[in-house]
Amino acid sequence: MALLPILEFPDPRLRKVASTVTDFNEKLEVLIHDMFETMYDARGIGLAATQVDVHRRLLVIDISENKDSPLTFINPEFEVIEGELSEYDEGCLSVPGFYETVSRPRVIKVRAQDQSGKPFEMTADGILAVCIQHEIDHLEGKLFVDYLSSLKRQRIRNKLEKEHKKSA
Ligand code: GNR
Ligand code: NI
Repeated sequence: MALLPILEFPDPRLRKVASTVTDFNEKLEVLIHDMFETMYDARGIGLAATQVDVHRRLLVIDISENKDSPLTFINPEFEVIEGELSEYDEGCLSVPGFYETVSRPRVIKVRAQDQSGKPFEMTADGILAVCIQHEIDHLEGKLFVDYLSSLKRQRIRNKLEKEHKKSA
């Protein structure tokens, strides 16, 4: 078991595009376990492998109140079921302290593999749909700040860079 360091914006490693998971082995199980531990410790509802500097298509989510409903998505893909957009105030463990409104498709269908490589699909709406899209963006090197104005994004970048200098 290990807590993994979470990369923070504007770290360029957050911009890498993740590659397909092909080996469903014990090493993958350990990574998934460590990602859940890291996510729960940071009080997040989701975590993409990219955020812990592993550039593989893998993410973990738990949106439950009691933190007892872990979901693992490996090689996830989604399709928009309902084109209507809905707004949500998003935050990100890689952009600590900032929350901004982002619009995304309201209902999606996700196809992925589980820890053993078995394919599954599910339809998601509400916060789960938001979270899955947010995490899949990470695997593409994309962050929620990319949906904001360049002025807002620059302000966030400046503030976080100042924080990083202080703690360096
Ligand atoms: O913990 C998180 N909360 C959150 C809130 C609104 C929309 C998306 C998220 S995901 C975020 C954890 C994270 O950064 N995942 O990549
Ligand atoms: Ni995030």
